[in-house]
Amino acid sequence: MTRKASIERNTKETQINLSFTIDGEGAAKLETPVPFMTHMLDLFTKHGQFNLDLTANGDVDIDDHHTTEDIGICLGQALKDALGDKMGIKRYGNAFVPMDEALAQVVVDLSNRPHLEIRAEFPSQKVGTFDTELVHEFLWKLALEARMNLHVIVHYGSNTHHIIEAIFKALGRALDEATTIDPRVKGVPSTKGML
Ligand SMILES: [Mn+2]
Repeated sequence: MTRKASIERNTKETQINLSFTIDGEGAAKLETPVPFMTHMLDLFTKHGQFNLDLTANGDVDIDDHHTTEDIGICLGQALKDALGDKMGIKRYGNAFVPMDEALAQVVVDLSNRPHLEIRAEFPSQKVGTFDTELVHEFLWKLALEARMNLHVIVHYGSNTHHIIEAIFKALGRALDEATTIDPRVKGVPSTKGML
């Protein structure tokens, strides 16, 4: 069984069509008007061994905020839908990823309890034309809609592009681990009997 889900979301601000496969090959087909996010989602997909098909349009004449935020919403919803009843998953994932001088750690719990903790400083407010504060916006909406507990820690780093890239790679790897089916897990991995 391949775990996947599709989301279509149309508002006056953005139009998003997204298909996400947990059990993928790292293949991304991305069309977005936010090149830096395209780059980040490409490596998230690659390092998570997911597949991601995404077509996004949005009011980037204002700024990248709505489009980045709404991609996070749709990806979170697709992740939640694709996980289904969460039978047999590992549930937790932890990944450290270095990118040259930067080291990021991402820890996730697919707990059905949305939470974001982020310990990261971005030395630059912009990477290219992208506002780096939108990383927080994206991660929070992703965590909220996927109903996961997401902790992002940047241990150190000086280049903002490297720092954010390390975060997205670690996010992919942590989610890959958390979504993996462990044959030893019977039912859902919770003493409550549900997630
Ligand atoms: Mn890069």
